[in-house]
Amino acid sequence: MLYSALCIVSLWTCILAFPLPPEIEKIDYQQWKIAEEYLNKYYAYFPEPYESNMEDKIKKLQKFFGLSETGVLNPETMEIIQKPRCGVPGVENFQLYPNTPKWPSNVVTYRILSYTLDMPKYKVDQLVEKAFAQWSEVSPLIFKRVLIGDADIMTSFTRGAHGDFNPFDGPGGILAHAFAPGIGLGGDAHFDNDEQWSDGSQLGVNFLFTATHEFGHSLGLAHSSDPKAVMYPTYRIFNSEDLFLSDDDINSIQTLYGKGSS
Ligand code: SRS
Ligand code: CA
Ligand code: ZN
Ligand code: ZN
Repeated sequence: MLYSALCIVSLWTCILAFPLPPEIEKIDYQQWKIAEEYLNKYYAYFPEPYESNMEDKIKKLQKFFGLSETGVLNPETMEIIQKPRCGVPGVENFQLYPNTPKWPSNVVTYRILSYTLDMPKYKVDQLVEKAFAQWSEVSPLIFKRVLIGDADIMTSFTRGAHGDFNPFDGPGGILAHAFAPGIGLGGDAHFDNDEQWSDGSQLGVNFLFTATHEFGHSLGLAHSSDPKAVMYPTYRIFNSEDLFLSDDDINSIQTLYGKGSS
């Protein structure tokens, strides 16, 4: 009895001595779980050194959205996690990777290694070409398709673990990923074949939008905090006819490669 009383007293002393920051007290357990899932999944493919704890991931998210880097899940941070903010017009929202990797030549080659059963092959070929055209129209880049051998950007549909330590997660969640310019896997774009892919004429994940986003990564663009940007980190449903790069996307590719002639 005396022992239990002593335990309660010492526990109470600890709580009084180390109170939780007020902002943390306001975040309930359910919100914490939402944030944890968001940060673990959403930030898993940031091509920067692996962060093992939540605090670092929260700081990274706060830096990305221009908040003070407290590492604490405060209401401002929860607001971003639960409802992304609008981009600020006239302010650069895009990010480039550390060391700004880019292709040394304006002629970049690509090869389509495998396909999905969700669309005819010719449709995938057309949409890949169209996705590259988004970037070439606003930059000096020229994309050349090769049918054999190595290419700068090797494109494939694959599922689950596929040999690059970034296994896909089944339907939903991560739709695709791509590596920044470099040798080996550098530039390669992988699309999760557990998704239902669509050319926009039926239900499913819009391949043109996703490919344009992934090729942005393949060219050296990281994520933008402007929700209108193709390089915003989450997929949005849109009409294929309406796909166009935002000013922020155009600024980002031109920062890296220049304006081009057209
Ligand atoms: S990447 N190239 N930046 C991948 C990016 C992507 O797949 N983002 C996820 C996404 O938007 N998924 C849509 C379906 C799940 C929706 C539920 C909430 N949620 C490419 C894309 C911008 C074209 C991010 C994401 C959103 C997510 C997730 C990830 C739930 C895991 C779990 C690496
Ligand atoms: Ca998936
Ligand atoms: Zn992969
Ligand atoms: Zn992305």
